[in-house]
Amino acid sequence: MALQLHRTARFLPLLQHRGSALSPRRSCADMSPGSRLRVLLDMDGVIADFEGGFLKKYRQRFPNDPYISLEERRGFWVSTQYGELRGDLCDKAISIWESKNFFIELEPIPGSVEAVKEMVKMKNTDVFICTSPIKHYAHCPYEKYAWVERHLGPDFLEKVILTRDKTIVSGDILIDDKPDILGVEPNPSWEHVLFTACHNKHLPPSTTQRRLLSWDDEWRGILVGSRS
Ligand code: UMP
Ligand code: MG
Repeated sequence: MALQLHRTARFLPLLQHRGSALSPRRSCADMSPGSRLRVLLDMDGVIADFEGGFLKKYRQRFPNDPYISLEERRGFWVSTQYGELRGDLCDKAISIWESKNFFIELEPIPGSVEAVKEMVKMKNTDVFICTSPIKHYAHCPYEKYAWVERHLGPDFLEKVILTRDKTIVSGDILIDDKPDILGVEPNPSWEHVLFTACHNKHLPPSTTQRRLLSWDDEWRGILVGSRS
């Protein structure tokens, strides 16, 4: 019962917020002292450049096959769009991110490493990386940890959450480029802020979902608006 009350109380401000898309839920002045903001950061498409890394390696490996420029990308699933372009390209696309060194060699999204390093130093803020590994596990989980160590430092390894279902992870805010984040929990505790990526930038603006356009955008303001 206590747990249920707590969960409802946590979720109510989110519901209220979702009604008024761009106005902060609470101002800094309302912040109760001692309350902490838990930020979940997606990795691929938010701090690591999955799409850019994919296209580069796909074109190197399959120079004679058609490709989809980042401008032309539509829909979250790269493999689906390549499969629509030509049936055999779905498996060719998958073979790229299943290869050794794909994930470790991804470039950081511009400004992401600097933003994360600043975010972890902010008062009353806990930052975690919440990322979905591919099911072909030979390289991806190891390389995701190695990427975090390389770009954010060994201390950040404490903050890595690998999960295929982000709805069961509790947090106040999830910054993620995937438009629909679904799982077994119908009412996740976090507010999903959509991070703009080549595949989602053409989606119509939402009145109920905040967007972060890039790491040059007002991410600090997004966090202020999430404190409760
Ligand atoms: N991914 C696929 N197929 C695609 C595109 C991406 O399996 O067509 C994988 C790569 C990443 C994961 O491991 O999905 C995306 O994870 P998140 O960024 O949602 O955590
Ligand atoms: Mg992502």
